[in-house]
Amino acid sequence: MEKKFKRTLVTTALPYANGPVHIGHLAGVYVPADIYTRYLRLRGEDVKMIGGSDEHGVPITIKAKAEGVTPQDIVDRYHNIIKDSFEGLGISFDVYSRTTSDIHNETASEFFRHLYDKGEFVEKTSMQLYDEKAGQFLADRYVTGECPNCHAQGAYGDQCEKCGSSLNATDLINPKSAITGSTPVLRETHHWYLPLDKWQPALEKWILEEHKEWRPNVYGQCKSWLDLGLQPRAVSRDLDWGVPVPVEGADGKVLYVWFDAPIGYISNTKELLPDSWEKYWKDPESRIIHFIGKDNIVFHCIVFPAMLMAYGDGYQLPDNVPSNEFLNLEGDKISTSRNWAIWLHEYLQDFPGKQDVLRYVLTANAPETKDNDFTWRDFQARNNSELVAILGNFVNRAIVLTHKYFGGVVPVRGALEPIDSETLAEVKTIKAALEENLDNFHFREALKEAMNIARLGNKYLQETEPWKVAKTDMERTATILNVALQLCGNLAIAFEPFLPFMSDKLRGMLRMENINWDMLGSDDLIAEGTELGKAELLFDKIEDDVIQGQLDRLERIKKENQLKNFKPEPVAPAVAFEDFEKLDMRVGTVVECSKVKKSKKLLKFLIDDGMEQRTIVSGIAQYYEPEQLVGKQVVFVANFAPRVIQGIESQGMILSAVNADGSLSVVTTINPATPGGKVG
Ligand code: B3M
Ligand code: ZN
Repeated sequence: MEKKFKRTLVTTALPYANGPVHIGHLAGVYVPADIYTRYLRLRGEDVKMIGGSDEHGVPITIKAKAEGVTPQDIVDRYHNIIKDSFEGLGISFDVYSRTTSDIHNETASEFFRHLYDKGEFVEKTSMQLYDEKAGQFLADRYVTGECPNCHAQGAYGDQCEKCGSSLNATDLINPKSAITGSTPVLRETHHWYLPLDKWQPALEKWILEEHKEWRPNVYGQCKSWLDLGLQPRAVSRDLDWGVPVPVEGADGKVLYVWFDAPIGYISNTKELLPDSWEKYWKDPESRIIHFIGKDNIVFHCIVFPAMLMAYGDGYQLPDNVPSNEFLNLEGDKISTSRNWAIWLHEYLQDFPGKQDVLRYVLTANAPETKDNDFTWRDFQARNNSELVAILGNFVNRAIVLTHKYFGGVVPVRGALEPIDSETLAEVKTIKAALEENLDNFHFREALKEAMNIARLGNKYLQETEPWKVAKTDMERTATILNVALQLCGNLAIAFEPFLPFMSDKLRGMLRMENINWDMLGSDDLIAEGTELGKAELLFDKIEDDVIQGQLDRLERIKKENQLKNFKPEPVAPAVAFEDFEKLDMRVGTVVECSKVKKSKKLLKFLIDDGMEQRTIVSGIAQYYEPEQLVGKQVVFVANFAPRVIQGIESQGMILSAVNADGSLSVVTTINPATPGGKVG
């Protein structure tokens, strides 16, 4: 990387403290940011990684209301869960703070006041949505409705998650209050607006001309915003949770959460570096990189930069805003409210010591250019056939063989044969590719390159076969294992940004005290005569039952959600009793029941209907074992014309109820009924 900058500030989107973090957050923001930061640290660069919980805004107050606790209770609970789980995964923040801190309150307040004093705001009275039942104005996530752009239902008052467009609550079609469900009325209120239109030319020049290198998704979203023409945006809200608007006569008004949250990056830097924070923000030789998810692009590329330009005083704009697309889970959108997620704190409990497996899978499958899917089967396959079979296997063989033939002491390297020098030279080529990818935020590709060193190692051992050579030539065996151990040393460096726990463990075995990026590519990392630690497995196999347990959990959640969201179909139009009477429904007793061959769905019944016995075929095989049904009473329609189903003549239809998840429950009687009796 050509060194243009003296220092780097890596910021990570501040997660709302209204729930724990999940794999979507990790894949989108924290894992890539951590890889990048660790990489720069290894290069010896001056880099700081900043994070914190976003503790203001409607997501917090909605959650508090739903639980009947205070917003402070909510943020205290989740801030701690989030902070601890990040630490557990090895996300190496230099500071992880929160926006309810004093320093943030002061910083955000001062920021607003400064813009206010400079006359950067427009104060406007306007009509806003108001929930008369709740006695409160509705903005942001307090109101949902149809998106005016893509017409998706359930768009929020500040943003449509479907098309990503940023909205004003009053733009929504058919708005409904998220508090009471009622239709809001319009009521007058006044707010402060940041005239984004004023900054349009400067933003156009900065983004469209000077940052063509940004990821296409980021550049494209900015461009379509700018093409639409920027509008003034309200930066205050009528709420009682947030940073109070620091001007006279603003009782009951707080800063809009998207005004205060990005200032959190500044407050957190201040908290970390009370005396030197300014150089990270204001020195043109510093650069700021915002890692975010795609739903945050406009706030980081348009709104916050406009705030910084309005503030002046030397604030730099971000140099890049690597933003990822979304990660889905087993084919479905991840959702906090539907509990459709893998929560980090639960993963850490369920998979102790397997932090790197998650880091690996989320990077290998990172939604860098398009939405991607996390599946437990893929997780298992990547662990078993990549981490265990390629990386772990190579390292294990090199170290175990060194113990076997040389008592664990790094053997002397003799003259190199072409295969040795070619293999060692290949690491240098991989290093260049790794750097190229890391410098450009292509973490998936970078990970593949790191893995190529392990593939190279396996190929090397496969071709040199030290276990065979050892029978005749110990000197050559020594050279081969020495080379293999140098590859292991290189793996410990190349993987440090991605899999820091593995790297640590490997360095322990190899007795590598200090590492840095410049050492990568060296063929002299592990000195001859070094006594290695004992060989420990870096990864172990994940068995089917563990994966099945996770899949079962998701299946349960899916069922719960179906039940929660079940809305019975509307009742059909009224019919006359005579019409009902046309259907002859009877009770019968199941005499025999068996599966229909070659069909997953069908059961064949023999029913005692009080007259003779009749055969009925019914599509309920997924829900019952045939034996369960023998002797039970069922209700059936007796006067349908017979139908041949799979070669069997079915003489009627057994009644079942349709459940929320689409499954069927057979209708039966409570006390014994007489077979053949009419139902009516
Ligand atoms: N809390 C939104 C989110 O979690 C928001 C990010 C703030 S970054 C300054 O999507
Ligand atoms: Zn939309």
